[in-house]
Amino acid sequence: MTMTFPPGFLWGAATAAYQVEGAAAEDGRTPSIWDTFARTPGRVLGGDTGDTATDHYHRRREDVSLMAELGLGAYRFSVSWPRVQPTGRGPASRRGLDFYRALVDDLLARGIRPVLTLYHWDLPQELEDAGGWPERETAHRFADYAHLVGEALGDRVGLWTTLNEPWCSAFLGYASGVHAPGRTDDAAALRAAHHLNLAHGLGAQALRAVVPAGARLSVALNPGAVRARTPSPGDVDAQRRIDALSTRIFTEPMLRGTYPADLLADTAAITDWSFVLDGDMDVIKHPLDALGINYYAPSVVSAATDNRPVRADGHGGERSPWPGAGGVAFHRPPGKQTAMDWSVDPTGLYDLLMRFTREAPGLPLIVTENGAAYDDKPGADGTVHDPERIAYLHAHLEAVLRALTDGADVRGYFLWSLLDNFEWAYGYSKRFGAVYVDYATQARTPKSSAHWYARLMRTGQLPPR
Ligand code: IFM
Repeated sequence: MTMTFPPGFLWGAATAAYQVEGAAAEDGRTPSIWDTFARTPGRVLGGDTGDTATDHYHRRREDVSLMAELGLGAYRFSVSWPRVQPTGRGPASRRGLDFYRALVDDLLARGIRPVLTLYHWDLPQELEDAGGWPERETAHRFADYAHLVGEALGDRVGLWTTLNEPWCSAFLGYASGVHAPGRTDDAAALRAAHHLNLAHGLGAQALRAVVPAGARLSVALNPGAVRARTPSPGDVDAQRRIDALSTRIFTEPMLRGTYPADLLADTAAITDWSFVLDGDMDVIKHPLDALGINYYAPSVVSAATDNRPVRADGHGGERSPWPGAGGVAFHRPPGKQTAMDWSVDPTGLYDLLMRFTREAPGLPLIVTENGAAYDDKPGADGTVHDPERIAYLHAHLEAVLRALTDGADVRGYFLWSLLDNFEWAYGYSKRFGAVYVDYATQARTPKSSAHWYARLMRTGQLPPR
């Protein structure tokens, strides 16, 4: 197997607005659902919030210089909706858009391609107060927001992503409630999933109308690499149910314009899906130029007699994020785990790349997120050694090469994350960055993985292990 990535392969790193920007109340930005959630006692570990985060809003130039020094070919970032359209409606905030204009200009000046995600979980609080994603209106508001950002940056951004991981928005946000807005209503979560799909389609239409013809549109999903614990019919059926709720609920509408029949049957006691209106599926099936795949770890499931909201990592809280899945148990796979308690298993990434090569022939794939959290600490000399992260990245990039060899059209890879940052309900306790952030001083120190990744980006050559 070749250890060399194809010429033109896009190398990058990713972040998201609420996780890195800070400046939560500056220049007209209003609260998003994550500001509200993080300020609610007990929701985020240690009471952490994104108020300051990694202060990227003020350290933009320094961070872009760091990216250039590392040799990033592309930077995947998200736009904060409440920063550019503070009420979620109406005209754009000039000051909000100016930040992203400056960021994109700085990136282009250093030869780094901007890859822009419109929605990475920070819904303006006003839209949640009006009902949030369970309301159809939110999808229309998203299309207006997409239009505003497309109009402002369409001339300079070549690759656009509508939504990041809509599964998390719908099911962690509205079913288990471990993410903002913290609601626990299964019917609302299924409505949210449909309205996120609709927002994707309407947003793609709105972008297409304003960005140049050459701009590429994508979505970043976190499809499940779900395995049955045993080949028994019960475990295989558990796998099918979780696959429907984690993956096919988004990919079937987006790629084929239908909801899977088994999903509708599994959830029939919760909803009749009458919120799906005539014409919605055609909108959702808007042509894509690339499919973004975010991958961290596989899940192992079995049939269970109760509906335990087990982690390991079915991402449960007090309640399960799997409406209609019935009794499914999640199991910790054997082998190494990261600091998230997620298993290290690159075969899940290979399987997903091959699955979408089969299911979406001709659609280019991009690994839009992949990475691992470890308990990194600076040594006495101030350097940060993270050999476990290098091993994780190496193994997953080997899986990408294997998929390329086997015919997958993988166009790029984005390490999650450029910087240590606010890891949602875990606050700052989990470090995913290739660059260490000292939150007391905001000093950035590239970890050994950053140097390793820089060499890889420069040579396109995966070194032997
Ligand atoms: O930090 C998140 C990111 O925001 C979305 N994908 C998974 C990452 C790690 O949990």
